[in-house]
Amino acid sequence: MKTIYSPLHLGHSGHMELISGAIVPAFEKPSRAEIIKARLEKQQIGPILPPDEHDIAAARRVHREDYVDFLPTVWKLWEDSGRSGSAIPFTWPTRGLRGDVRPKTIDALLGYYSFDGGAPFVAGTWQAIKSSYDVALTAAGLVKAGERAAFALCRPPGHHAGSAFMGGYCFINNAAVVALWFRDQGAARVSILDVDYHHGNGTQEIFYERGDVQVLNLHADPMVEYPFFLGHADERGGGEGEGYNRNYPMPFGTDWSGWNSSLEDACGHLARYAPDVVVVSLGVDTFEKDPISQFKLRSEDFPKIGRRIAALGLPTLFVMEGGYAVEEIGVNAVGVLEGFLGA
Ligand code: 6XA
Ligand code: ZN
Repeated sequence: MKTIYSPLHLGHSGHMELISGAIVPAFEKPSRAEIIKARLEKQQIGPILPPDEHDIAAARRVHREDYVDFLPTVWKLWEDSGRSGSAIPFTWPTRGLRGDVRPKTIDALLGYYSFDGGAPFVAGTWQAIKSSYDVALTAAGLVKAGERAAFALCRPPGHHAGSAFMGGYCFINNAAVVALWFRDQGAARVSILDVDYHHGNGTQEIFYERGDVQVLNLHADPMVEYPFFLGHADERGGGEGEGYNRNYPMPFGTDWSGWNSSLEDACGHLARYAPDVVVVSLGVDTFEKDPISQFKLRSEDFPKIGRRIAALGLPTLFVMEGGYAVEEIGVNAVGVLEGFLGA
């Protein structure tokens, strides 16, 4: 299996994040992708290739025009306002405030275009976002050209980014971009299978009213886990999308047997939908030792995920999302690919 990877992700390194009432070093850090890359090399999964540069047009199919235009300007606006460090929002237009008026200063714009303070900008962030987007589209091109599967080693990740908001380490929704790109290339239906520990709220929001992209989300119960405000089982899609969004919220402590039941059910819905291509939002923060998560999957479980996805018998694009147990992130992410290939 070919991997697409860009070193430009290294320029995106948030200085810190706020979690559990403390400011701590950012969990979403450059070593994550480097460790996965080293593991791909060690296990000889296949060639690791650089991305081609893509026009930003495919992002505009998913995200609102003004949001796409805003992202490349953030760092300059931040610097021009006399600040350094990380550009992070701290005020949001929640209930009782006006979310329909686009404000003027960078601090206000960051709040306007986000749902939390978890997507920091530094000097290299836009280049990294663009490279992650290029990685996803280049890997999608391989699958379109006939490869059975490909791995987009995206960083930053994407599944929390919605049509006009960033958050949760995510800026452009890479999985959503490639799903619509496959549609534009002639795929009749696309399925997104999100196996990250966290609900992919951005992906759900983007496709909620569409019947041409099925979204299946396995994650920790949003009643008790981030992103908290979306991802319940009764969110089934609206309008033309009715029935094409499925959520599998699971309790803290879920291990392979519980998680696998959800995967089986999701795979059943996926197979009946009969998409032309599957996009896997591949997070490995379901791992028992993940520092910010509460599921109990073990390293030996990740190849089983890959095997089950392979059994669908469909062209498959793996898009990297979360996973923060940095030592094991390589073993676990590559384990999914090995399971897929060994099946
Ligand atoms: C709260 C935790 C963000 C989790 C991001 C993630 N700051 N999403 O892994 O999949
Ligand atoms: Zn996650």
